[in-house]
Amino acid sequence: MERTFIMIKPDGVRRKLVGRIIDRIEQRNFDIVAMKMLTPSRKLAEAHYAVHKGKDFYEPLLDFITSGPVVAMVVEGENSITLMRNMMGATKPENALSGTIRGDYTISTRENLIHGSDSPESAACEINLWFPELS
Ligand code: D4T
Repeated sequence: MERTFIMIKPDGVRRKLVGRIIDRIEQRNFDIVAMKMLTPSRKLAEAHYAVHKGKDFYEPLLDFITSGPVVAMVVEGENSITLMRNMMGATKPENALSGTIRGDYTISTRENLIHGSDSPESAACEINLWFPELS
C-alpha cells in the first residue's frame, strides 16, 4: 500500500470545499490514515516548497499557503501518488481537465485548492515534515 501527502490549501478551506474534496478521496476508496487542520508556519511552508526557492512565484506562494488553515492528510491506497495527482488535475488551469478537482473548482494557478506529493521520495519527505508524530 502506498502513502501520499495531500493538503487542502487555504483557498479550499475559505471556499468551503473541504467536504467535497474529502468526499472525492473517499469515493475513490482511498483510506485517510491521518488528518489535521493547521495554519502552516513560514518555516514549515519554506521547508515544504524548498524546491521552488528563488523562483518568481516562491514568496507569493509562501504568503498564500500561510494565509489561513489548511487540511493536511496522509492518504493510503494502491498507486495513491499517481492516482491522487490525476484526481487533482494539472497545475496550469488551461490543462486541468473537467472532472478533476482543479478542473472543476478553480481557474487560478496559485490558488489551486490541493497539493499532492509527486513521487515516492517527496511523499516520504512530506509525510515526515507534516506528520513527524507518525515516524
Ligand atoms: P503543488 O506542489 O502545490 O501540489 O502543485 P503542483 O505540483 O501541481 O505544481 P508545482 O509544484 O509546479 O507548483 C507548486 C505550487 O506553486 C504554485 N505556482 C506554480 C504558482 O503560484 N505560480 C506558478 O507559476 C507555478 C508554476 C502552484 C503550485
